Amino acid sequence: MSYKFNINQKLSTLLLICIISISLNPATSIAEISDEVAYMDGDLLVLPQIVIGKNTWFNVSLEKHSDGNLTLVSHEGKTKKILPSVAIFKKGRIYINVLNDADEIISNVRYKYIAGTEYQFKLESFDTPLLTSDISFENRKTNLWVDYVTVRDPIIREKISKDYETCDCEYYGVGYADFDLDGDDDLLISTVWWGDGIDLSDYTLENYRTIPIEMYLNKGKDAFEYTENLFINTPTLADTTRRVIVSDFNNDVYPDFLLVATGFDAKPYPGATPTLVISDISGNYYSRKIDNKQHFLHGAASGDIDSDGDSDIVATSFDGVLLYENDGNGNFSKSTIDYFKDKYGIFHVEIFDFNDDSYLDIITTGHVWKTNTQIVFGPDFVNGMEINNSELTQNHVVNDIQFADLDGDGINEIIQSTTGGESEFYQGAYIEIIYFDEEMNQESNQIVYENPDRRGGVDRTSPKWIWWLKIADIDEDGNLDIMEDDKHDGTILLNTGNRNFVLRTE
Ligand SMILES: [Ca+2]
Ligand SMILES: [Ca+2]
Ligand SMILES: [Ca+2]
Ligand SMILES: [Ca+2]
Repeated sequence: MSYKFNINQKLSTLLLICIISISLNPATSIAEISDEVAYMDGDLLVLPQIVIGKNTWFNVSLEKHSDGNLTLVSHEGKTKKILPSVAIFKKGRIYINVLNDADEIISNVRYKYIAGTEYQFKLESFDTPLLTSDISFENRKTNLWVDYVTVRDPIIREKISKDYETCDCEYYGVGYADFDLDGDDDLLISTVWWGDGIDLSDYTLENYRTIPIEMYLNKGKDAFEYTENLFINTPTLADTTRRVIVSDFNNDVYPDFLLVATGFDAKPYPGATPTLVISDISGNYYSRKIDNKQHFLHGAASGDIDSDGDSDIVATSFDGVLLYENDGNGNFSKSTIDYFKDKYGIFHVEIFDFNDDSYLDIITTGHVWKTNTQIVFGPDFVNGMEINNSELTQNHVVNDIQFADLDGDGINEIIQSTTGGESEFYQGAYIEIIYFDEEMNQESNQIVYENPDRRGGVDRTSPKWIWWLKIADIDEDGNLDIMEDDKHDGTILLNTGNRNFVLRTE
């Protein structure tokens, strides 16, 4: 990409950021950036490490002149090894993955050696990455709207089905993030092993397999390219991913992923070891377990719960609600939290500043016939409130919960996707909006979509319950609309104003 194009792109991105931060959510925050990425120190550009040939050099400083050119000033020695590095020198160019310039972060920065000079370099190009919020809920927002099934590479789909003896089935685990830092959202897709997917008679612990996750780079115009190039080893094997959440857990600007996994989803429910797909500073990914114990993790969300500058994880499991506290480098210590009145029936969680007091709150939900949706308010997590479903959905499973101001009165609504509970387990698809007044008291419930006939199986050939919702202004009329995040079944509820919603199917 050319320099000029990027300046324009940067301006429009800045404008966009201004618009988003005014209209959507002032709580969006970026975690503190690791001191391992390249940074500006006054007029000095410091590379903590750079690979040159078969060596890694440390703390290489380059002076930046008024014309933008760099001159090599100093370094602090080298080692005869190739280490993970934020920069590499090859073919007369310095490539810097991430540069932290105090008020802005740029990526994929390329400087070219100026022939005939004594170690002078000229800027050739750079990108402006999409930044990753430390709140996973914020990272669900994307300008992509894709069909989870058809976005996958057909050759990879077939290969995984064949190699792992699985149907081309379920997609609960989709994460949006700019993992090549070129300014657009890419996709991480983690499918679920369900055997042949016909009647689940072959779904036994004996047959059960973990299957590889898939990374797709956004090539523009709804084209995605499958890649394994960003993995240090082979793609992570996922153990029934029920959700993927995105945050930059090690603060190196590259987005990271938690595979929220249940493990084998039938008796004896052995659980899975919670696993991150995490970056190193050179932008390569590897798997890192964050626990030495297996848990049946059905839900998780991340945010800086303890306000120390990094993104922590709250997860719902059969062993209660778990807090994984981050040390800033993506290492976690686990505790069990008991903020919640009733832990039975909790299967899903989000972290969001619901009462708009600038402290993150924790919202849990799941099997509503066992326990209502609960909100516990930060920073102390002592006080909370319960939310009531409507009569139609009071015995339902809440699959997903979203927060947005749909009617433009300055107060966030809850938007939730539900499906049948105890007697009609996971049958039918429903979308409900819950309104609140200025004192955050629950005001009313509105069912905006109900389709009890959505009873499709795991093979995705006919519509089934809705797992993830998407809130975006799809028709660009200024009102936020409600969609299924997966375009496969394509439900859209167009917001026509005054709390009216019109069903459209894509
Ligand atoms: Ca990208
Ligand atoms: Ca990272
Ligand atoms: Ca933290
Ligand atoms: Ca709050």
